[in-house]
Formats: sequence, structure tokens, C-alpha cells
Amino acid sequence: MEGGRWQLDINCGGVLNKSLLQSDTDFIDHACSAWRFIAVTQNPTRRRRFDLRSALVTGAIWLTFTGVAASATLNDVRTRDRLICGVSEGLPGFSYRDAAGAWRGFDVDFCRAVAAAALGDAGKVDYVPLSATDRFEALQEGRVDLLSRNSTWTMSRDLGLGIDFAGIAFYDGQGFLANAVDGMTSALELLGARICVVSGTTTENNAADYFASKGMEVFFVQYSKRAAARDAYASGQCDVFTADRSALAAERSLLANPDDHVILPEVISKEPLGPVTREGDAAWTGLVRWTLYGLINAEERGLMAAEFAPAAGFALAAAKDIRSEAIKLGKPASQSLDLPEDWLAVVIGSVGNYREIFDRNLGEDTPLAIDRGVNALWTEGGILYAPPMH
Ligand SMILES: N[C@@H](CCC(=O)N[C@@H](CS)C(=O)NCC(=O)O)C(=O)O
Repeated sequence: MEGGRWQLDINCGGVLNKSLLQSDTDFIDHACSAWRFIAVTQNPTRRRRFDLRSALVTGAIWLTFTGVAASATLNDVRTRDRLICGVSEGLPGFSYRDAAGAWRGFDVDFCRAVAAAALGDAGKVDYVPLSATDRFEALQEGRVDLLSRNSTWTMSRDLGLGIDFAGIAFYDGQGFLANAVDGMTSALELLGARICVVSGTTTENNAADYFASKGMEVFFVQYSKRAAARDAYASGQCDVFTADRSALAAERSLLANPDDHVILPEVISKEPLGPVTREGDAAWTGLVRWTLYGLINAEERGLMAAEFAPAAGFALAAAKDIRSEAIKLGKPASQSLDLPEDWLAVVIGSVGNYREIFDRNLGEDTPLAIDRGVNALWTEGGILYAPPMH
């Protein structure tokens, strides 16, 4: 580039940019969590100053030609051979410990899926239970690689917290849990009610806006821990408990007599829940995003976990076909994300497709018995829609 200066910039998180420098400065310094990196040339053939390991330069040039973006987070995950996944502190169906102490749930299965993609082993996950208040800070500070914890994608979080939402894993909405004995059938009967709510969530503002719009005065009773809010509700210190409807289904399953409690019909907000990554590592966010979309596309194509482990009754030849279909589906990502070509086959073989994950943790045969509803595929009357993978 005559008269110009090219800056090779490996951004925090490894996104490769090339940009033309406007100023006369020939030494640009980029602070980055992963590395510090400077490389400027006056013209493409003459290198003036470098302050970087030659290996990185070679790597950067290689990346330019191969299209493989290095991810600092993926590198960390591979170095420690474990994914550190932030989950909730114990929400049945989503993330909780079973009687043997093993983590289970919809959000947990997503952590397992990402570990299967990144490390080839869904079991290589360390779980960090995080409260609603602590979750984003834990991600920002690098205490977790990924947050898979009923977190609502909102504009202020997306733009203001240094985090990225990788996609929507569950379409939720806020509602109210009430005691059936009270005979309540609608949130519009809540004038003057005491409402239990967990702080650090989107929940209280939504409810405040809702009742303000209806001209109804209500009284919020705040708790920082969900268990405390549940206990308060159960002991009659609040008339209703408000939260995401999925969380209310989980709460109800924990009450002494779940059938004595009803979730009122009103859905007063949009709560698109999804996995969250730290901002600045586009390749890692891409890996998390396409793992999610891979699970949804796998449901759409009917690729199921059982088919990857040929057991009695399932022909080896058919299993091979299914495996090569999954490999073909995931292949375009393997070079760009630095993953083995069978990454998606490993993911589906380890955790199943979206439907299998949903049914196992939240479906009709579980204590939560959540209907697929809007979380059904777009081809089946829902709004679950993943971009194609070619
Ligand atoms: N989706 C909402 C609410 C998420 C949330 O943390 N809700 C609480 C209240 S039910 C919860 O699930 N806590 C889980 C736990 O304490 O383990 C948000 O992102 O703010």
C-alpha cells in the first residue's frame, strides 16, 4: 500500500483485523488480555519495527491465508483441558446437582456440548454456580469461559457489560406463581399484592412496568437468593412469586405440594435466554453460537445421539451414514474455528440434539413438564430457528 501503513492487529480474543493506519505513528500498542502485539510496516515489503514473537507473526499470516481465527479462550480451555462453565446455583431442569452430586440440566447440557466441541469430551467441564448478581462479573473477570445460566439477552447488557450473547437457547417470558387455594386466575387480580422477587435480574423492573401500565399498586419483597424468595412465598410472606416462567416451573417442582400452585396465564415480558461469552473473542463466541445452532439444526434433520452409538438393533451402516451427515453439516466450521472435522458428530453423540436435551431436562416426563410451545422448531409452529450451516 503506497504511502500507507498496514497494521496487523490480533485483537483481544484473537480476531484478525487488517487496517490502514492514518497517523504517522509507526508503533501501535494494543493492550490485550491474551497478548500484547505490535506490527506496523511502512509498505508491505519493508518491515520497520516489531514487538512481537515471530511465531505470532507467522501465525497471523498463516491465519490470514487459512481463515482460521485464533481464540484466546479456546486456547485457555485447551491448555487446561477443561471448560469452566458458569451456571445457576441450583435450578431444577436447568442446572442442579443430582443425588450423586453430578451436575444436570438444560444449561448444564449446553456446557457439555461446548466441551464436546472444544475438547472432544463432554465430561471435561468444571461448573461454577453463580448468583444472578455475580454472573456477568464472573464472566468479565475471566472466572468462567462461558455463562450458561438462564440469562436474558437485553440491549443494555449486550452493549454495556462487555459481554456477547451467542444466541437464544430458550424463549422464555416472565410470569407469576400463585397458590391455587387463593383461587387466583389472572395477574390483574393482584392489586395490593405482596410479590416475591429475586434481585439482580430483569424481573422486578418488568413487573413494576407491567403494574404501572395497568395503574395497579403492588408491593415487591426482594431477595438476593432464589431459595429465600421461594421459602418466603411458601410460608405466605408473599402472595405470588414472579420470575421467568421456566424458573417458576422449577420452583413449583420444589414446593411441598406442586399441584397446589399455578402459573398464571399472563406472560408479561420477553426473556430470550442464551449462552453468554466475554466480548472480544469472536472466534470463541462463534464456537458457542454454532454449537447451539448445530444442536437445533440436528433436531431439524433428525440426527439423534442414539444413532451415533450403534447399539443392538441399529445397523452399523446406518450409523455411519448419520455420522457422515453430521460431519458434513459441521465441516464448514472446522477450519474457521480450529475444530476437528467431526466436532458436531461428537457433540450430538455426547448430548443429543436440541429436542433430546429439552425432553430429557424440561419435557413432559420431567417434574417441570414444560411444553415446547414457542421453543418448538419454526417448522413445527414455534420460533426456534437456526441459520443454515453451509
Ligand atoms: N432471566 C432473568 C432472570 C434470571 C435469574 O437469575 N433468575 C433467578 C430467579 S428465579 C434464578 O433463576 N436464579 C437461579 C439460582 O438462584 O440458582 C435474567 O437474566 O435476569
